[in-house]
Amino acid sequence: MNAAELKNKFDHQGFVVIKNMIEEPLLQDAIEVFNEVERYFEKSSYDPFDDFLMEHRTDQGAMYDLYFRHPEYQKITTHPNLIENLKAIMGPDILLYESALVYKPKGKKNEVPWHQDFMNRTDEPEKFIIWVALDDVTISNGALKFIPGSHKNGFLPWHRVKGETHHTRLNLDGIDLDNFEYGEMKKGDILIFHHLLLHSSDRISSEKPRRAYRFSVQNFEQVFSPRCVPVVLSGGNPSSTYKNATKKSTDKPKWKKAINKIGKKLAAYS
Ligand SMILES: O=C(O)CCC(=O)C(=O)O
Ligand SMILES: [Fe+2]
Repeated sequence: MNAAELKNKFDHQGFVVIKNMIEEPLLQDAIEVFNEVERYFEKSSYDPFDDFLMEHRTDQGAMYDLYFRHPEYQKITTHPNLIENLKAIMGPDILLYESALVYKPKGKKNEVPWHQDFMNRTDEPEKFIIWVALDDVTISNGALKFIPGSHKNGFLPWHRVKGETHHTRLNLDGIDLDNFEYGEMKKGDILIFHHLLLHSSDRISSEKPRRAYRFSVQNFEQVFSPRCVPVVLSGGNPSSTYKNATKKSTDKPKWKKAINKIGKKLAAYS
């Protein structure tokens, strides 16, 4: 599939699967890190990164911010072929938004209800999610289910259910959920999907693990990351991107910026 075909397919369906993207040694390293993290947090709750990063939730099948914690995951995130494919879909300027590893912890309520990613962040630019299969993913161990084309309906209404793992819930009344597809994948395949694509997964009691590394990206329309700092994965040429780049409300107040500017000028002259 060439770049134009890829983009066409993505725009039409809201997702594409690209086979055989991540090489076996990179997958193995990623799995080893997963095992180490799981072993460590079984015995300890001390996390030296907790001032900066999200706490892992092994009870909920989520390890967060792996890009910032583990170079093994940086290698996957910046995989040149992967970035080339992303560029074909979203253009040359790509910011990392967040990264996590999602899996199905055994013996838990591990189903994921129908949702759109970031469905309550309606004031933010669109995101693209890259979902990397670290294991073979089948219906029986927890393949994603999604509804092709559903990203075209925009943000859908949602409500909150207190005390639930997945507390932000889509209002399902009137939504046609019959025409879903399962995303079965081989390890090393990647799925790229639009954040507004409706997706879910079933409750699973399989012995076979289903681990997926997912990270999300956006363009420079808004230079912002919910954690740490925005990381540029591609592009970022000031003359073509900065004039279109707005900032989110984490912006310092104008007076603070003015003082900073004056301070810098004074420092330059001294
Ligand atoms: O882990 C799952 O089955 C669901 C994951 C999901 O919704 C996502 O990665 O956006
Ligand atoms: Fe999701």
